[in-house]
Amino acid sequence: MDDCIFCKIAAGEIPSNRIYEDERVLAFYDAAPQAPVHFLVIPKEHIGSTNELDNSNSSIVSHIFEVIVKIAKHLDLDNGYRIVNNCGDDGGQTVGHLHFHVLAKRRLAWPPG
Ligand code: D5M
Repeated sequence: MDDCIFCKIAAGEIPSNRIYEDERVLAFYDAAPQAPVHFLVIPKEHIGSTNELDNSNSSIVSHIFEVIVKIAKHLDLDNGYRIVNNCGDDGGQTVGHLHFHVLAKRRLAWPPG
């Protein structure tokens, strides 16, 4: 997608603080961190939101979760972490490219606001 900021990050056209990359996904630190550790994991392929997942592309989600586990071990997130996916306006999604937030290194409240 030409005007998608996360597609541009995936393509290296916009800089990011990268943690992990493979042929299908990219993980990078969030520019507006909400916890001492806050990174995003995105598919390199443009998928607008969770609502655009179907049988043809949903395997990326299990791959993303496997990558999160790998990164959590690498970053020593032994005390736990939270994975967040915001979908649509009411879900609080501001960037229209599927992404999973991972927040860690502070005690997180529940329920979220
Ligand atoms: O979350 C979108 C998230 O994306 C939000 O936490 C800020 C982050 N963001 C936006 N632009 C950038 C860049 N350029 N680098 C790193 N992080 C970025 P949402 O769930 O859509 O509200």
